[in-house]
Amino acid sequence: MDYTPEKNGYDDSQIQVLEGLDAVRKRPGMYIGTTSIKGLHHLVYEIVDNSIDEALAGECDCITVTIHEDNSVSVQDDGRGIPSGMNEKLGLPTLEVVYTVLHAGGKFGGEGYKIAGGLHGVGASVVNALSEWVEVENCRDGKKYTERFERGKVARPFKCEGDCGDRHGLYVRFKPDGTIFEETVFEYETLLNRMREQAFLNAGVKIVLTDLRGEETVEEVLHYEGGIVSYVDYLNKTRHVTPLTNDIIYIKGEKNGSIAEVAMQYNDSYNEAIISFANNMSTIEGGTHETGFKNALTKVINDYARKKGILKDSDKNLSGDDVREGLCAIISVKLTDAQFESQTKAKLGNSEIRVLVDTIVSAKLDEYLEENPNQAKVIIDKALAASRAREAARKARELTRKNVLQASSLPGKLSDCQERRVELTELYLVEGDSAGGSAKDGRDSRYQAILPLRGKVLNVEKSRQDKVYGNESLKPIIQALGCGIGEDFDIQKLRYGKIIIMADADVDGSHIRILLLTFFFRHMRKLIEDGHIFLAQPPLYKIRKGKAQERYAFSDAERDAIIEELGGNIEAERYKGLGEMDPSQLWETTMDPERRTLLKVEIEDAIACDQMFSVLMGDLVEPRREFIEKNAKYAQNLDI
Ligand code: 28F
Repeated sequence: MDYTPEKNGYDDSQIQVLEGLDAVRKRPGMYIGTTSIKGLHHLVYEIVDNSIDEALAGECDCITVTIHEDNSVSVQDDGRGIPSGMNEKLGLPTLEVVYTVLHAGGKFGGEGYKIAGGLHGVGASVVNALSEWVEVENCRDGKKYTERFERGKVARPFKCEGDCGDRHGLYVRFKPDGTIFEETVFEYETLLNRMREQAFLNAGVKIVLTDLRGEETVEEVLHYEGGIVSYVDYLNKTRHVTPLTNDIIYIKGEKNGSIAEVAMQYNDSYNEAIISFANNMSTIEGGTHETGFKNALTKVINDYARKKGILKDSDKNLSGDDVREGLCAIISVKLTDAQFESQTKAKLGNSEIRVLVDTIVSAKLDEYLEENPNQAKVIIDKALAASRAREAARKARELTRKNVLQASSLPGKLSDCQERRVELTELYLVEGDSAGGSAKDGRDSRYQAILPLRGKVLNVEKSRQDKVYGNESLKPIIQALGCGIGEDFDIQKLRYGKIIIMADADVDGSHIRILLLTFFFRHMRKLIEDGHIFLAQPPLYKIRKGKAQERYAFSDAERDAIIEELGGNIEAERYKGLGEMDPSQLWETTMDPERRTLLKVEIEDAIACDQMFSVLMGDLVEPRREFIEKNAKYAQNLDI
């Protein structure tokens, strides 16, 4: 029987297939969130999630992800392979159904598959619709079956190629469609971070990531028998913090088919790093699993402190912030009917999960403290110190707030704008006085304000809030913005609609950007969440052809393209820094709303910065140069 609809005429199921994938190609954003580089990477996550599901079913040990020279990606697993029979209802091979019918495959209603991964299991068919081509090789019961698709349509029919010995599992190679994705060059670092995360979240699964595009093949094996316990260990190591307890607490529980896992360890930093997941997807906005964990943690620590007489009856309770200071914790839940809130689907809503996590953490954490009194003492002392420091910060804030927020209302270095309507105004935070001078002269003073930044911004990772208010480099920013920080933060008092960080495109500029974003992330997070924070993108090169033509390039690639376009005898001058641009150049390349390119900072970028920053915090005096260079893309264009 020939499977192509053409031969057998289109029946309603084939028509449904074609319409389904057309819908995906018309509105890809509905299925993968965005067609930016994030959406491109999402295609890989979707396919890998199918292999992970096979691993969760205990049927697959190794997943190989390869980036090929043509920027196609292949994913291979050693699972059971897709059933090789026909799907009765549709009269198509099961493999074809999985790759051409929306929400097909075992994830929806199918037996055996419990967990929808990716963007809630939109599955392989979406990847197929958004790829120029997809090649599938399915080894099942000793036979190898293949099929090829192009933009979702069957290009080479399903076929049995013969024996495949004792090989089993699925191999999928796909080339994302360049007419849909703005960016089709995969980022190794981004895929590496995600594969590492998936290996942590699925203990024992081995993921091999290979990049064939460079001179040398790059390969990493991600394999953690310790699962999220290894994840906590990794985070503490890469954040250069020292653990306070010698073991990582691991808690696991199940109820009605849902699984909850927690791994936690305190360290000597002042920040909390609680990262939560539902069905292997990061829930940046938290949800019921985090709430359950936080409630249980605060209750258990306070009960224990009172039980042991460390907290007297007259003492007030330790706050949630106090008990979480210096805590690194991973919360991972797996459930069949995950409900997500908020349009970004990054917040878990299932209330039964709050109960499950609260119950198991309350029981197991109390047991741990009782059985490990020395570790318990270290943890409680840390929370007590935090509570006292917070009290001191509150007093200091009362004191400094008066003089910071009331007394000298605006900082001397601020060149304010005339406009008062926030939605029209912009504040440029400019690195260095000379660039500040050019920006002040080059700007449109009706709605653009300039605040030159002096020296290095404070390392907020290492100090508590009271120091932030008093800090010479941050105080002017707090005063200029007018909306306070931390508990005092009030978005209604914000004085500018856009806050634009303008720093050089070199390592020091990257450093200033990381420091400022970490400051905003830690103390004025809502500015990022509400989309007020931007990065200015000054040109890297000025390209001149004779006297007549003068062009600007914002990247090496753009420089080469312009040189190509203009032909010979041109000179490309690399800008050392903003300071060497005269006001009109600065205006036309970086400040004129008609011509500039601003980059809006998303919350994930700030988290990446925060994570990267904490690697720096060990030795801020001489920033870890190779680290910044390696992650310069984060620091420069913050494209995660
Ligand atoms: C490279 C990406 O997609 N691996 C997959 C399987 C295994 C089964 C399956 C997949 C069940 C009935 C839909 C096999 N045997 N890697 C992958 N491995 N799909 S996708 O089943 C598909 C569903 O129709 C599988 C028994 N149960 C499930």
